[in-house]
Amino acid sequence: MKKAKVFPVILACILLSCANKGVGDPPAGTNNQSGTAPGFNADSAYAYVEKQLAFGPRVPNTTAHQRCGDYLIGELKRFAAEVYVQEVTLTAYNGAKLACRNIIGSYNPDAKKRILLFAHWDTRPYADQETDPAKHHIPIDGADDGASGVGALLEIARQLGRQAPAAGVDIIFFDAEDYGVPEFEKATAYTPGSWCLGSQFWAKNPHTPGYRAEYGILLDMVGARHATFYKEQTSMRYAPRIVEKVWSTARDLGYGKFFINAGGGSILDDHQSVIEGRGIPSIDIINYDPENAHGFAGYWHTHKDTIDNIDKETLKGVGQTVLEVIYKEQAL
Ligand code: AHN
Ligand code: ZN
Repeated sequence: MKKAKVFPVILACILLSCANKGVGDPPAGTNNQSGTAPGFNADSAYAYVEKQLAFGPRVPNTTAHQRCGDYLIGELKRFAAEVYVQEVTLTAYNGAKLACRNIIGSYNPDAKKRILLFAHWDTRPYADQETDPAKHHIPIDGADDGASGVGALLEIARQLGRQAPAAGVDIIFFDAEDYGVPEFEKATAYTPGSWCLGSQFWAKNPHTPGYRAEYGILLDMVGARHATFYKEQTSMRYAPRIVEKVWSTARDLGYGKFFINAGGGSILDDHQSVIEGRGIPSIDIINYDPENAHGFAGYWHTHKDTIDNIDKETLKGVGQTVLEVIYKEQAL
């Protein structure tokens, strides 16, 4: 009699402890769901970063750039997006003619309410933040600066293709963001317009006539270990409610250690083209380091911007937050 009473109690304890541990949950950093959106798979996003790096630095006018662009187009098609490719020759600060492509994937193209997500896919041809001048002309891997934002957006595209949200979503991979005047030529050639060439072109020549979205979110350097995303000033000036929406969603999902509740610097980036050129309120999620004079982390525009610096936990924090923001939106 004694044994028969004790056994169910023990069994119940075992079952309860299993339930608390979440047996059957996917491993941390992969597919766990806590909000309304599908799970963002950080292993998948990481693999998309690795894949881009395998082409080599994606510097315009190189084979690596050409091949990676083809790959991105193929992936967006595979994830059921309607794909537009803008081919254009853009002129760099030094007069170089760059064969560029802005690559656009649309989901639910007829939906009136649209959200625009974007990242740059090109790699900087210089490592001008290196102290050794001999390294300045060797292009960087751009694991974080470029590949991370695209990797996160490819995983978001994969999820959008599996389960459609109520709002329409457009994903743009902008080219030639990172061809800005290098530090070693700044004295002679500095011009802010040398950055963000692809987005400047798109802003004047959108992929559909009169293109409009309710708001835009730029993912730039979103994969580094211990990244910190401060509320960037241009974002706060033109899209304060979007900043609040994204930062509060991140906090609610438990990613407050990445999304810092404090203001950061003012950063010239692709969101500025989208704001100024198309009047779409947009924000920049960008790894910012207030301790550094240039505002970015120590690996920025150096040969330390490699895959070793990429952390799935950071990709997950950003990717899951953005997915949650998208799936919470109601249709118009
Ligand atoms: C400038 O350095 C002017 N803007 C930073 C934008 C950037 C470069 N993002 C990645 N690389
Ligand atoms: Zn850069």
